[in-house]
Amino acid sequence: MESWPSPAVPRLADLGFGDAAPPRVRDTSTGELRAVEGRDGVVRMYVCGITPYDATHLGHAATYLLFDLVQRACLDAGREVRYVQNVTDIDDPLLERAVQTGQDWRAIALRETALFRDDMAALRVIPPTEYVGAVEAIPDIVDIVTRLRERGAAYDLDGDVYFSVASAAGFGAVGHYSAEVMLRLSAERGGDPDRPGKKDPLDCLLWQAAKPGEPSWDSPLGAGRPGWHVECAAIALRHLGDQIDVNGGGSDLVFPHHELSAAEAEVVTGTPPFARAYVHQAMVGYEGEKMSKSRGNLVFVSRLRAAGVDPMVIRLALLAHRHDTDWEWHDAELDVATARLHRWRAALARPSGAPAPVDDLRQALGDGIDTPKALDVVDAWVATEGDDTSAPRSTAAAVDALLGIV
Ligand code: 5CA
Ligand code: ZN
Repeated sequence: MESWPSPAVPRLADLGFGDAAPPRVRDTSTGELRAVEGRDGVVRMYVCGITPYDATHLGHAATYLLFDLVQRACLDAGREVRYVQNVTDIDDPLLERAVQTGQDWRAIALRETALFRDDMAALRVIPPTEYVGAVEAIPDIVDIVTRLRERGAAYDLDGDVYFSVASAAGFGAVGHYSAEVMLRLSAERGGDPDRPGKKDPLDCLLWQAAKPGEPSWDSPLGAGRPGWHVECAAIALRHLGDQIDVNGGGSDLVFPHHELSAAEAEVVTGTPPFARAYVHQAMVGYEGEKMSKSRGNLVFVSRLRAAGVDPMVIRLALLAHRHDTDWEWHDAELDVATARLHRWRAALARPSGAPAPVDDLRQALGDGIDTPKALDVVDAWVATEGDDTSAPRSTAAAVDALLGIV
């Protein structure tokens, strides 16, 4: 799939600051900070993309911004970043929306994906190296399901194909949830724990047999469509290889999605762990609940933009929150971010300033992508006068390179 245009990203090393240390990110599977070193100078990152049945809200934007910052910190450390993101352009929510609105599911997916691209470009989010739709990945998905079958990790149930969690030694290692919590989350998040005939209630669909009135694809598995978790396992393995550095998404994906896609990938490759770090954006709420398409309590990026809000204000407002703690959006945050952006822009246009706070910025971001701390660092620089004539230019480059704010 086509992605979106990349913003220019200055290299601080070219301005005489050298390379930063690789950033440390919070790994959900251990709770610890882990350095993103990559291999042979390359960091491999897979982030779960949108299901395009509605527009991008601020929760989505917070998620893609987090991984944009991870990518910027890795680039600043002199690494190449191979970044893959999917689009779940065939799944139940899309088909349900198509029935509700009388529109073709493909038309909905195309329209909402185009809007997402525009939002990401406006927010200066670095695009993925590969942007891959589930539909275009069907041959890869069929291949992975076939390999899981060959390894005895899949079984048939009335024409559908299921993944057997018992086949994966590492199952449970991403989220470390109790059996009871896994059952509850599975039921809430697209699973079918109560379906009779399954070997384990947590086993998940790999391939769903064609149903009347639903789209399907011919394959050696029979006509059907892919399950959700295997979509991300297949796309990541195909484009990034057997082991990746960062697997990311919102915290609502820890279980079952990341748990099961990792389990499936590990059974296929035989070389756990699938990802060296599982990194999550905590949930953004609004009016007392998680912001979600199904609840309808949404603040859309596109609507704010249409109302004339500077995308850099939206970006700065989102960066004011830690990624590892749930938080709630309040409309007044736009005013706070607007005032901050004006202060920053005025200070960056001064003829001189205090020495550029590049080390402090790098440290804040390298220490678990602590964006509120990074904003504090810039605020402190803005509030200080100085006679270093190169400082405004260097600080502007650092704010652009590391925070994506211009
Ligand atoms: N297509 C799947 C992933 S393979 C999916 O979850 N799509 S989504 O459109 O529902 O969400 C897109 C991304 O935004 C996911 O990473 C999800 O975890 C994240 N996300 C969704 N709602 C929120 C929220 N309220 N706060 C933060 N992140 C969110
Ligand atoms: Zn995914």
